[in-house]
Amino acid sequence: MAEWATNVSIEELGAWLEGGHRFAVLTHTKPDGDAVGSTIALVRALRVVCERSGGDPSRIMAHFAGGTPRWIGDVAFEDEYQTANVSELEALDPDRIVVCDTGAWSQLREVAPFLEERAERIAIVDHHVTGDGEIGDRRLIETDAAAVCQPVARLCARLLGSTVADLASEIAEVLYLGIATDTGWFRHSNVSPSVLRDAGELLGAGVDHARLYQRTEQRDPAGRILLMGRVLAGMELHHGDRLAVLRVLLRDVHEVGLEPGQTSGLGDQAMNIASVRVCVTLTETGEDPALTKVSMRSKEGDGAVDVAAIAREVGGGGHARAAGARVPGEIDEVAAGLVEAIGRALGV
Ligand SMILES: [Mn+2]
Repeated sequence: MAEWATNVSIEELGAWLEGGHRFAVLTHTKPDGDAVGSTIALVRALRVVCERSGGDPSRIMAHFAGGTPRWIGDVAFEDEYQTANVSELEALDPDRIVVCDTGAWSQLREVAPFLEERAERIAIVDHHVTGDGEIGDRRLIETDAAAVCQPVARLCARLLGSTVADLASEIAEVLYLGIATDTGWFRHSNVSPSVLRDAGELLGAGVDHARLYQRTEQRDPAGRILLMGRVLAGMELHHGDRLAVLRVLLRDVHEVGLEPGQTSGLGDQAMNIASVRVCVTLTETGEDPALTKVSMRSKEGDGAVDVAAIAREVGGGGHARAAGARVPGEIDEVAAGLVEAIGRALGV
């Protein structure tokens, strides 16, 4: 079993990428801001490198599985990404494959048949504390980074022979988006000096913070706010009001006119309650046999609960303060198991 740890430097990874001829940039299913930001930034940097060496940059793309965020058209051009397709990837036959923002088979299900048996052509760039190291022979894993866009910013700078502060604004913008979204726009406990330094350098490279925030965050359909009302009305508090449990029911999602997948981020509201240390959001998937999506958040501080450890118990993973899983079972049954496990972690 390959160790889940860094075994290449930014410099080595840059040199390896420069030696490539055909590229594919991948990320986890249902890419978020950090996944889109890191992959699109890398596509843009690799295209510049390719053009300089007389190659055809148009074939360098990000391959996304599981759908794209609704703001994708505001941050990436249509010719920069495509829906991940195993046979098309095989036909492309890339000799340099980069997987950003994950290194876990569970997050790469759609592309697993393509990735299997190609470890020597794969580099993983990630910031999660767990992953399946055997996926790629080259691994750059910075668990201290709040967003994978932080090491990817330095990789882009290395590829372009510049500094992060001197990156072209279209590369800086998507990297900034990744850092902003993975820190909840600089509100979460993972905000650190390096986050603000990197974000500051990217702003200096020409990122328009207000435009980006409006285009990506302030664009909810009314149904999302209506759904939030329903989900919060059904909130349960357990263990002396330290655990909040939210349920996103398919019936409610449909009645407010949303699509499943437009329901993320509801837990932030419950985390605003002073007594709450942990919030669990459970989402019905409608899959048969029943499968419940679980998203957990925990607050920093004395006796902080490691939700990644709880997620691992049920086959998921993530970070100590933000983790998730997809758990077989009906929503109430999954909720009961987690209420108990989190109770133990809270010392109840
Ligand atoms: Mn990330």
